[in-house]
Amino acid sequence: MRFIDEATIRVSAGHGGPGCVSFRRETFEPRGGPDGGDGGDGGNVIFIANQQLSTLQDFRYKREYRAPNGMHGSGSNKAGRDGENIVLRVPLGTIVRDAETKEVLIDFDHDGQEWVACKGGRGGKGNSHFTTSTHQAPRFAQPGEEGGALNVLLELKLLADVGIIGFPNAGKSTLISRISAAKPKIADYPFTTLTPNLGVVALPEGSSCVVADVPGLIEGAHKGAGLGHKFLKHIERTRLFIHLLDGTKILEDATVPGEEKSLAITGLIDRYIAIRTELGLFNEALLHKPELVVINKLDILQSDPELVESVRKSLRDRIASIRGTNPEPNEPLIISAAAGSGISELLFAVSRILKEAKRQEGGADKETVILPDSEKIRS
Ligand SMILES: Nc1nc2c(ncn2[C@@H]2O[C@H](COP(=O)(O)OP(=O)(O)OP(=O)(O)O)[C@@H](O)[C@H]2O)c(=O)[nH]1
Ligand SMILES: [Mg+2]
Repeated sequence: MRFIDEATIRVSAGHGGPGCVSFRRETFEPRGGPDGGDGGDGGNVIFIANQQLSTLQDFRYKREYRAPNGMHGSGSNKAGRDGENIVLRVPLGTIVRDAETKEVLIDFDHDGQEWVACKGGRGGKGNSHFTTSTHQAPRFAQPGEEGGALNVLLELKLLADVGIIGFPNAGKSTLISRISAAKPKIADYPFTTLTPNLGVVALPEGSSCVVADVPGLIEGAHKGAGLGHKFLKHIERTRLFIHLLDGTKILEDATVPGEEKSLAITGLIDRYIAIRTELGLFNEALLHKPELVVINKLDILQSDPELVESVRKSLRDRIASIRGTNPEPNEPLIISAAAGSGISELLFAVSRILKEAKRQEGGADKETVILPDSEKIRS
């Protein structure tokens, strides 16, 4: 079980550009004085904490960050250009350690906090700085200083953005194992999951989020039935619930002799209400959190698309009235966590809802981890 996200990266600042050795050469001034310009400073590597980010995912793809060097100075006292800084955005809560000594270098505890990890080397001075009364034509200039470099270990205690809730056996663990690298135990009996699992999920459009799979809830959980409420605190601070319903219930209900097909959702609705009741008993606020209802195990329903569609329609209306909010587009989504169908549509919906939730929290367009500038500099 991993609750800590980690990445080891190397960051290096740019070297200072060398100063220039040059002399003024003009038509009527054959022995003009020195005019070598200074080299530019190397770019710094700067970390900034960003509340909108929740994982270190991007740092696993790219592990080396190098700020550009300062440019050479040139004649006519022209200074070389400074190397641009590179800015690495890390989630709020990230701890940066020296990768070798493990010493904590910084603990980002407020949004927008900045830290210069490596300072760029200073540009060398051009020869025009070195004239003295006895030495009018210095033929030397300073080289640029080297930029600092560091191997750092980034650590982040993961906080889930999305909680998968539902009855035991709904396929919550199967779903998290499908969309993330988490490898929870999956089995055909209730309460397979005994403690929460967290997984980092790559979303469409390049962002990522943390999803939590918590032990199944059952009616009476608030009185200690099943695993009780013990784990709900892990998902109290999430931005979205995926409320997973076991689609096999539909078939069970649809095949009860004498039952109308329209009654096939009774079992699902009962369970949906039971879970929401437990959530509300734990903390009323959880009932007002954004929620996406998802029916799992589509594969076993595939033979009857008509039934699936009628279930979707009638469930859509019931969800809206029970929850008291408009359903999301296409809600309830219908997926097969085991076969992988409907997953990309689900991730699109998750991405959209999270984006909206973050927009409401403020600072919506701080999505990327690395500023475009740094990409530009790298190439
Ligand atoms: N046919 C089918 N079976 C599935 C699907 N998803 C999960 N299952 C099966 O359903 C059973 C329960 O899956 P889990 O992922 O362990 O369910 P869970 O919700 O995590 O269960 P608990 O941890 O006990 O709360 C397993 O036998 C899975 O193989 C699916 O899309 N289709
Ligand atoms: Mg499970």
